[in-house]
Amino acid sequence: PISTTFSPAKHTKPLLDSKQMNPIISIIMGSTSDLPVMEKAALFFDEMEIPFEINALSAHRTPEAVEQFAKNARQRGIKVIIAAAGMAAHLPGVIASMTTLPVIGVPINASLDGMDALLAIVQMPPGIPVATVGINGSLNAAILAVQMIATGDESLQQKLAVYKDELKVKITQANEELAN
Ligand code: RP5
Repeated sequence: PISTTFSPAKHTKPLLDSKQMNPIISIIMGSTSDLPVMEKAALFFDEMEIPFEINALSAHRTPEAVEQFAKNARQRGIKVIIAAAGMAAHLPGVIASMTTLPVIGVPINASLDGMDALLAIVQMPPGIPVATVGINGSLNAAILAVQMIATGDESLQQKLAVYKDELKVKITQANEELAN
């Protein structure tokens, strides 16, 4: 059973003991102050009924815990990691350096309009890629993570197709309203 109904209040401290949910996607944030942005990703996983976990770990403040997380994620059943950080945003790259799981990086606007985090996350040296989305782009990170998982899951692929159809309908309806 999937028991990931997301409640921000429940998720303000590290939850690395959430193994009973069998999460397949892990959201890691540099700080709980990133949660207002990352909530959108969590809510999308709820909508798609994907078991996930969300934790705060910092490349600078808790480096040992980041190493432990990155080295164990695959054997815990995680398929994709979403790592979000602001300022000198080393977290996604550091995690990517210690796992063969795909890592999606979300630059958080915590200073300099998020440009510092964007450049820190996207400019990885050859060999250690981080799939970087836009500044505060947590929803796109979540959609991309689900698309990765859906490559081997036909029913999930169908759910994504419905979601994308709904986006199309929204634009079509908006156009019709403008024309009337
Ligand atoms: C980064 O520093 C975090 O990801 C956050 O975006 C930023 C500020 O963190 P706090 O000082 O609010 O904990 O590491």
